[in-house]
Amino acid sequence: MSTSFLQSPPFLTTKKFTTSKTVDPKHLRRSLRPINSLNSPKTPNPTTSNNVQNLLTTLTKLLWSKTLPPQLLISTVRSVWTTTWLIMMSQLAPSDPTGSYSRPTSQFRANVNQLSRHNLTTLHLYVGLPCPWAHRTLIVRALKGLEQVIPVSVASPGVDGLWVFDGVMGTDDNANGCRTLKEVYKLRKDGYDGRSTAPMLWDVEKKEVVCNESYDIIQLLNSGFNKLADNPGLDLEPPSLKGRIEEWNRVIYPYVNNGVYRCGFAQTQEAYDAAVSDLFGTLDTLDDHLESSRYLCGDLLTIADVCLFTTLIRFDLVYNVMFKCTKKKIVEYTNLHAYMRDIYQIPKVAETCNLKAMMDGYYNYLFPLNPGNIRPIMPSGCEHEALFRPHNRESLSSADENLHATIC
Ligand SMILES: N[C@@H](CCC(=O)N[C@@H](CS)C(=O)NCC(=O)O)C(=O)O
Repeated sequence: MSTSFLQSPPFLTTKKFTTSKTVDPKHLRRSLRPINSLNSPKTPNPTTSNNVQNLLTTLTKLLWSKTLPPQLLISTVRSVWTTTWLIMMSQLAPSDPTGSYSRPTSQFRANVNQLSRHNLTTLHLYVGLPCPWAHRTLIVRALKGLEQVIPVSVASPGVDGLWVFDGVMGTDDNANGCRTLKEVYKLRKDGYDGRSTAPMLWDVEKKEVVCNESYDIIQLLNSGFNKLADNPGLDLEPPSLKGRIEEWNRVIYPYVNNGVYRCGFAQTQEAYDAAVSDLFGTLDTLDDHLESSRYLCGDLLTIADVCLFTTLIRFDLVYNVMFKCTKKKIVEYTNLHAYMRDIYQIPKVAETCNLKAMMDGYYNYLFPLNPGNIRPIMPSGCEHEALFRPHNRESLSSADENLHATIC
């Protein structure tokens, strides 16, 4: 068999395969509408994978040794793959006309005043462990001491892109006994056919979605359950800091939390370049700020820190590689990395971080970005033990004692 294609790869140049059958990516982006999933097929089982392998080997041998020249094979596969990839991306990760990822808005919003319509003792939280948005809610629930008040069901990413309750990375559906999160959404009085995202706060009594926007949910957990919480005194959004929290969110949400997705789901080079520049510009600013400030808003941990933390903890494990956030790793930022360790070491936070589930969730299930399903090794410095190395940030604040005293 000729190995020339390995030695000199002319087909890897920028020359495009263009026939009348090639689909125009811009057209694809405009014409395809999003469907409801960011997660994708499960790791194929070994038998299927062997069969596919055998089929591919036979096909390749047949084509290679007969008439089809390697260049044509590669260009054909490349064209088919690019088209298929754009179709998948257009549906899984909707983008604007420039190819930049635009996250669909959450359908069920809520604020603390609306909680009065619900019986607080019959609410249930649905989460998925890989998900950074769901992770926010688990952290605030733990810090406020609401574990006994708000039970949780943990969904796993499923083969068909839906959140499922199969016990692989989570639990059964303890509130409704459903097989998928989509089924839970559908139980509501008026039904539902939109994106069935996690996290989701559910009213068991009324069979209704209370909220599926993580930021709203952490605000509710922070201040709406104080009568029932073990730590009612901990306020992660004190009135005096609200303005500063919002200022940070205006930067951190688009450029960091959603910014890593804008890098990973970019469908043009320009969209990626813009996203990556926004992301690392913001990380540089944050690193400078955290040199002299214990937390984002000063001495006290706030919900702004919780939101930043759940992206930082996944950064070197996943986003750096899979979402092409490659300029730097968090471990290379002295202050950001120590800040991340500082939060990780707050009692109860580490228990909410399932590092393996984070890696499996992205590498094994986010199929369009990792079709081979190979899960990279955990980068050194990301392990639980490394995250417990001293952060030496106590001296930056005087409130440490208070924070730790109230979280028990
Ligand atoms: N804005 C939402 C985003 C939640 C979200 O996108 N969750 C993803 C998992 S990381 C999801 O459930 N995706 C499933 C889908 O889109 O169908 C929030 O912050 O709560």
